[in-house]
Amino acid sequence: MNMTFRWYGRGNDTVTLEHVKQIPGVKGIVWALHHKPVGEVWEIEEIKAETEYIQSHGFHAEVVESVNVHEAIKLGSEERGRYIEHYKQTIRNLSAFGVKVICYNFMPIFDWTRTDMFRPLEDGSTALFFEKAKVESLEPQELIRTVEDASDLTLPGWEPEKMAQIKELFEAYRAVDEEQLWTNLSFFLKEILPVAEAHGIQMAIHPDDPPWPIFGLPRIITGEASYEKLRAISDSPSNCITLCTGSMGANPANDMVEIAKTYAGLAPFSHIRNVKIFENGDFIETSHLTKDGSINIQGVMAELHKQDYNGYVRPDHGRHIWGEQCRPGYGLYDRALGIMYLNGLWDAYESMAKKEVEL
Ligand code: DNO
Repeated sequence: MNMTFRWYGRGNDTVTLEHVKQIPGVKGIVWALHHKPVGEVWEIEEIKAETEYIQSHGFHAEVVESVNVHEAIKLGSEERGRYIEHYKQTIRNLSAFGVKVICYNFMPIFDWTRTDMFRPLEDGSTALFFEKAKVESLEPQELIRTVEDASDLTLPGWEPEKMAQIKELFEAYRAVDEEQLWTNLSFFLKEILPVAEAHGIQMAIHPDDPPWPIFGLPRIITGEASYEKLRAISDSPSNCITLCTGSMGANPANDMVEIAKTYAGLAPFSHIRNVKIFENGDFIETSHLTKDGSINIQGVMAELHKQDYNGYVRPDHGRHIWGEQCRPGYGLYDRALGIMYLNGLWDAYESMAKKEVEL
C-alpha cells in the first residue's frame, strides 16, 4: 500500500504540504492543475513546477486526480477529436514527470453530487450529505435555475465554466443514453489507451458518485457489471479503475469487499472512506471507522492486504471536525485520522500475516 493524500495546490487549499508531512506514513501527493480549464493541454512548465514543489517536500507526485474529460468527448460531438488530441498530449507530458496513474471520470456534466455540505452529525462535526428525494424531485429546468442562481447546490466538484453552459449541455445530452455514453467512452479509450500504455500510465476510471443516474442524465460506472463492460472495450494494462468504496458503496447492492476481491488487481488507485446509508437511500459521509458507517472498511483493507496490494491509497472525504474551515470534505484533521485508521488496520494485518500476533 502506497499511502497518499489529495491536495488542491498552493493558494487553493487550506492544507499545506508542511501539514501533510506530519501525517505518519504518507508517501505521495495526489495532485492536479486545478486552475486549468477542462480540455486544455497541461503544459510541461506547469507540470514541472507543481511536481517539483511536491517533491521538494519529500513526496512523490505519481498520481493525478483528475485529468477531466471534456463534455465534447462524453457527448461524442464533432469537436471531440481536438480534445482527444489534447488529452493525449497531457498524458505524454505527465509521463515525462514520473506520473504513473491518471484518475478520471465519465460522468455527464456533474462530478460528485451532494445536497448538503455541512450536515451535522451526532458528534458535533459536519459532513457531506445526499438527500435522495431532494435530487429526485429536482426537474432539470429547476436545477438549471438553481445552478444559474449560484445557489448552495453548486458544489466544489462542479466546474464553473460548465455551469455557465448548463442549459445547452442538458439539451445536448438528450441524445445520449447509457448505451451511447458507453460508445463514447469506448471511442475515447481506444484513442488514448495506446498512448497511455506506451508511456507507462494507467488510466483509472472513477465510479460515478452517487452510482446511479441523476437529473435524467445517464451514469455508467455504477457497479461490478460496469467493470466487465469496461474491460470488454480493451484489455490493455492501462485500462484500469479507481476503487472507491464511498462512491460505489453508496448503493448497498454493491458489496465493496466482494468488489475489492474481484477488482483490486485492476485498481492502481483506491479511495477509502465510509458512508452511512439510510433506508430511504439518503447517505452521509462518516468517519472512516467501520462501525460508524455502512461499508466494511475493515473487510476491504483485509482484502487488499491479502492481495498484497501495492497500489496507491488515499483516505477520501472527511468530516469537518474541531472547527476546521476547509474545502468541503477535504480538511486536514479527519482525513489524517482516516489515514491512521487505515495504517492501523494494515499494520495489524501485517503482523497477523507474519504470525507476530495471533487472534
Ligand atoms: C470527490 C472525488 C471526485 C473524483 C473525481 C474523479 O471528491 O472522489 O471528485 O475526484 O470524480 O475524476
